[in-house]
Amino acid sequence: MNRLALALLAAAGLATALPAAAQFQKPEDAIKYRQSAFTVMASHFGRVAAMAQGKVPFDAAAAKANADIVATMSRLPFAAFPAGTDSGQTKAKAEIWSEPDKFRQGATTMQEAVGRLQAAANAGNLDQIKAAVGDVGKSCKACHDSYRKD
Ligand code: ASC
Repeated sequence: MNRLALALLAAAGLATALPAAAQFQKPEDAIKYRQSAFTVMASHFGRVAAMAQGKVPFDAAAAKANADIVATMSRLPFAAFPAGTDSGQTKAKAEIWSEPDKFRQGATTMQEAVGRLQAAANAGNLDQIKAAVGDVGKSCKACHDSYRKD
């Protein structure tokens, strides 16, 4: 490997190792980013949930496409809670920063439930989708109750 390639690799490694906060220039950028990710996630979760609840006909391909988006989005918001983003246009409660391990655990619980939803949607199994939608919904609510101002 030549020296330029090594330098590029080193730079790429450094960039991915930088703290998440460094990726937002201003606190409001992080707030907007995490709200946007949650908004897109909720929209696509709602489309699968509507099928699980029988409000719209089950469409396996649509369920899979929506669950895939939910899974992708579910990984994004949590790098956007750097210190100093607890005020301004946000409903985030101070407990996010005073009990980070519990907050992180809530995020993990949600991501695991979303993983089950994605697997169920990939399998085209409506019963499993219904169960996973219930778990995802509970995991959303648990964090909202603890960490979101009304
Ligand atoms: C949704 C959505 C949420 C959760 C929550 C579950 O569809 O947008 O925030 O489910 O309402 O209680």
